[in-house]
Amino acid sequence: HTKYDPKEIENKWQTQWEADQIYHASDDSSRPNFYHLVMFPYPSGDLHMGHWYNYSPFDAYGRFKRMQGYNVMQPIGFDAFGLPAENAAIKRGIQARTWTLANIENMRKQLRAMGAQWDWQREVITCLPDYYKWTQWLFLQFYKKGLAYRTKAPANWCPGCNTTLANEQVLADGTCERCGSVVIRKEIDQWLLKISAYAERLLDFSEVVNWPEKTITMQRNWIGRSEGAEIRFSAEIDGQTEEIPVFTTRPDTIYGATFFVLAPEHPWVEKITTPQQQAEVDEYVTQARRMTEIERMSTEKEKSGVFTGAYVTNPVSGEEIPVWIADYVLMSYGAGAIMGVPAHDQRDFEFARKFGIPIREVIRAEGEEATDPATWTEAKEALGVMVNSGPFDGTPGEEAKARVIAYIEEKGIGHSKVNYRLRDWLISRQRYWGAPIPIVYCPEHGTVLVPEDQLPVFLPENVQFKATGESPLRYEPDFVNTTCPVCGGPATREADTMDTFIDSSWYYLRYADPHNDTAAWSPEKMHEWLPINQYVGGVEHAILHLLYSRFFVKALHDMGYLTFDEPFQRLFHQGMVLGSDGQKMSKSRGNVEAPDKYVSKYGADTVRCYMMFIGPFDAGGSFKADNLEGIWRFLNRVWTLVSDAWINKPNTAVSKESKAIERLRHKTIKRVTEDLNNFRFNTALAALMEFNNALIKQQRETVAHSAAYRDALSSLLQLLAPFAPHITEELWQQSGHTGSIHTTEWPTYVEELTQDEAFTLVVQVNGKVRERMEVPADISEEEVRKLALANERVQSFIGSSANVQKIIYIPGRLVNIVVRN
Ligand code: ANZ
Repeated sequence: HTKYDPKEIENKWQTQWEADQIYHASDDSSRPNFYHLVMFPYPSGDLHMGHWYNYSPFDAYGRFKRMQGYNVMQPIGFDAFGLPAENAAIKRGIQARTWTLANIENMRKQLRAMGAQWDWQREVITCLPDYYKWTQWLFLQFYKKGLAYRTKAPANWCPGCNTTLANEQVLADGTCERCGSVVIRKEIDQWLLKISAYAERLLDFSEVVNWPEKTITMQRNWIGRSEGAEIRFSAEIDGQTEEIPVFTTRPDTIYGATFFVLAPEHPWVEKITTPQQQAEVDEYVTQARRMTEIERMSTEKEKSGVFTGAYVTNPVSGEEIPVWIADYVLMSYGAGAIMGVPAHDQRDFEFARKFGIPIREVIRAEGEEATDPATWTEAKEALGVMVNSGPFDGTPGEEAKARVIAYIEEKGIGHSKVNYRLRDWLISRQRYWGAPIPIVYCPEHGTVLVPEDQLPVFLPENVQFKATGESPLRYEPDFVNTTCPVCGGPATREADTMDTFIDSSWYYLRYADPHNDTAAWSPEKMHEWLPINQYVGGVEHAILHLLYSRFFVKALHDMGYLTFDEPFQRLFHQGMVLGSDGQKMSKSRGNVEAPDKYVSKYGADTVRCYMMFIGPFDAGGSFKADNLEGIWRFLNRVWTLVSDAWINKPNTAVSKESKAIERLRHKTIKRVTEDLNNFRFNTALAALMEFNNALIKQQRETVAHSAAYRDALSSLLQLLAPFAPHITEELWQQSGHTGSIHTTEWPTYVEELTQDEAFTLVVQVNGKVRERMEVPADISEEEVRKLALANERVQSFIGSSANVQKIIYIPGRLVNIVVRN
């Protein structure tokens, strides 16, 4: 036989598959469609170990589905807008577009070398006008529905990058995730999408088929639904009584409110601060603005605040309480103001302790004695019975909340309220390399939408970058200066571009209709392919990307552009591939491995299989280069076995080995099928290795092969095909099959044949056949005796067990029980 030479055969088959377009999913196949999606890569220039770890099992699953009879669509594309291209442009003076497209070209080659069944005809590149034209169109639709708006809002501002940052781009220590500068807050005009309008809908996961419970919980926490009440306190301002609301989850504690806090940015701060307190308040406000929300919310941070000199009235107890400002109260949550209940809220407790504000117990555990709050070391946050609460005394737990809410509603001083932590989605980026927001500002007509027939608003390719990284778009006269679509007069373009999370919120829709130049997609193609049957991607996207995509689909559903409500039916998060030291691969640790080197040494099939063999797909594991050898030897043994068996040995109709081989074949098909169904690629491969070893053993012991043996070899190749697509294709052809192995039907098994071999045991009593039973082939004599004696029919012939004199067993055939008459 010839030597296994992956270099030669892999290239050969990749070229052949591409020429035959066998991985293109047709829109009108008679087979059921299966949309199999993996998160698309950012075109950084190189396909790294993580991509291989992610895509190898993903592809194996897609191939398995295809062999099971599905019309599998497995597209790939590039999430091609974003900062790195722009930074490359600034640093190296190369155009962002040139840099990006060159990287894509290289990554395409690497993706091809993997031998995955990518449907290249559906490739989507988000930075090209035929894609971002529709990103802009989508923005217009959101705007028309009131779901996109512009407002002056405090933003995280990185002075280093000269751009706004989303909360998630700010690290826990308040620095920019990219450049490490301390992030400040700044008020600027921003575009936002109103995802908050979908908070309640996004909490509903009833339409997904199978998502990790953990991811659902993370999204729920991010949305952060709180049930409580809005209660209006009142204050005298310029002789007028005005009302100011707070949001509380604990209306039952209202009698314990001993102070009131406004967020430093609250518009009332100006209105109520007394002249004596003005200077101190101003200074505190300035200081608070410098901090990020994350810093302000930190529980470690010592509480700070300033008295405004003013008082408000508690509408339930009638008590007057002092108004403070403090940075632990955020303007962007609830009402931007709180009632301070130090006895039952830890933050308020710390604040009151620091500033000598009274602490009054108003909730007590059932049956507990009164204690002096001055002796407490922390707030008592648990629900309990209302005390020191006038007419409400004695009301317990949830009932207490409900009673206070009923009371304030009746008096018209508040109402029950649900609050969400989820904020609107800030999509403005003061950056160049993104989709321009299709808006024009006219001195006459204000904010005007770019008409749909004038899309796309082209992103200029030749721009002058500032060293600071500030967006060059606003200094590009040809871009900025335009005419008003309404009056034709001079107008300016919006220079902000869109957050790249927008691009990735709909790319999976475009894959279904990638070349449509009259619409973002057609309803027919959506009907054909969506929602996605299986989505695979990193857990780092558990919140934002997945939440934004769900929001897009729900909003587009409501606009009538989609008929489904959830994009991803099943979701799977792969684990992380680590360095050989068990640590995350990183340049600083020096444990980064580049896959290309191993692909050229062993071939893609070995690297793919190794990736799947590292461990359970969702657990991740360490990449140990030495262990590639084991897989390499396995594939070589498959190679030798199949080529030897087919070429060198004659064929006989039947042989003794047939039955055992047939059973092992069915058993293996069952194991591999079940493992693949459950994303257990490592154990599926282990089953194939065992199968291969058993066939090699047979091969050595026999001179001629039965049809069963040949079937076993065929099944081995077919079962291995999703893992190692090239070697199996080559051996398939060499052994005389026609057509690609990847278009064959997945082998099926007969349940009965997966059971261990059995024989019919004849049971005699005094030499007369009384019963027959199916027993495992390897049953022991002791088990045979037990089984025979326990059988009811047999017992009826024996009478009492005391009658048994002797038991004679002829292995594999019969047992004779001799009884006294
Ligand atoms: C009085 C009170 C008494 C509270 C008590 C809690 C315990 P979640 O669950 O996160 O929704 N709060 C309201 N708005 C705030 C803001 N803008 N900044 C900071 N804190 C704010 O928390 C709601 C609780 O957080 C509210 O209920 C309020 O404090 C505080 F024994 O009101 B509570």
